[in-house]
Amino acid sequence: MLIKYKQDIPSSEITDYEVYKERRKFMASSIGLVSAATLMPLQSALAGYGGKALDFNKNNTFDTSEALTSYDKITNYNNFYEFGTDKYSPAKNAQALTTDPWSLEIAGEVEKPGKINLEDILKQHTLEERIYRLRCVERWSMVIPWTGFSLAALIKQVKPTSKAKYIQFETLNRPAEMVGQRRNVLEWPYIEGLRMDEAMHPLTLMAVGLYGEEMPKQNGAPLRLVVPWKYGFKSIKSIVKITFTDKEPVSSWTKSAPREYGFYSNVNPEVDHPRWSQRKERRIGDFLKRKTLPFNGYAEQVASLYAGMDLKKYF
Ligand SMILES: Nc1nc2c(c(=O)[nH]1)N[C@H]1C(S)=C(S)[C@@H](COP(=O)(O)O)O[C@H]1N2
Ligand SMILES: [Mo]
Repeated sequence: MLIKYKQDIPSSEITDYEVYKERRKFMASSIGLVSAATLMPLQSALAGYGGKALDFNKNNTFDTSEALTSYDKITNYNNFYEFGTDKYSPAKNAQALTTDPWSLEIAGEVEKPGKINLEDILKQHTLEERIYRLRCVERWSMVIPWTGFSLAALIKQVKPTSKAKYIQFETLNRPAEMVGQRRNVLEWPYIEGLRMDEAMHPLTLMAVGLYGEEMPKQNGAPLRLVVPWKYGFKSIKSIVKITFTDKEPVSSWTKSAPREYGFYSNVNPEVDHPRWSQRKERRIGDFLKRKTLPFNGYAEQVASLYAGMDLKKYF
């Protein structure tokens, strides 16, 4: 496992990033000394934040050199309505979720529909670490080192038919373990969707971990989407099903408030949310607000997907 990191980080932004890097180095060297038989428990014991350590390559193609948000904040300030509508409940309530065994159902316009065990998916894909910004529609943002694989690779594997124009994603529906689902604050299961070219874009990640460890439950274990140029709610958590379709999926948020949450939901400082401006955001941990960038700073990579579209209409 070779992990490389950028060195050009301003000293004011070092703390968490440096600590994390040191922990990874320490883990890599310690693991090298032990036999495969003892690797698993030791690996868990050494994982810096309490989760199982993942093996991955670093992919810094899309990296930002901005400071990482601390592990503590990423895992204690969440939106995950299945576990409560406030930011602090998911960290507590999500621990009740059983994430193993887990399977993903592939349905709709594909040549290879069916259920795949997460274990088998992971055998077929090399994990990468990618540092992405996540911008919530509620005007806060974080920088997170995700571990995952390209959604494009999974899509190619199941061979979509020519009718597949969109993908609909579905979260687990299990009120026995998801206390938030006992109230109808949203229509369950949580649904999200992407256009096929958005789903195939190299930035689009199926994430199984963060900070080098297996995904914390409050962040969407064991498998979630990360689409960094869209508002956070598009990055659906704890996915159990993906359906290939010729119709634009209707997301849970669009259903509950169509004027507020459109299908595209690209981060756009020019288009206000009906109840607030989207021009600025607070990076969690910062005191001052910063300007929100078009497509959350990923315009160079994704603006061409929307060439010719009126993004005020298709918000
Ligand atoms: N299933 C499901 N996925 C979800 C949500 C949710 O309530 N349920 N919230 C979304 C919202 S609004 C945001 S901002 C991000 C938050 O991800 P994080 O808690 O890992 O930072 O998850 C998104 N994915
Ligand atoms: Mo969000």
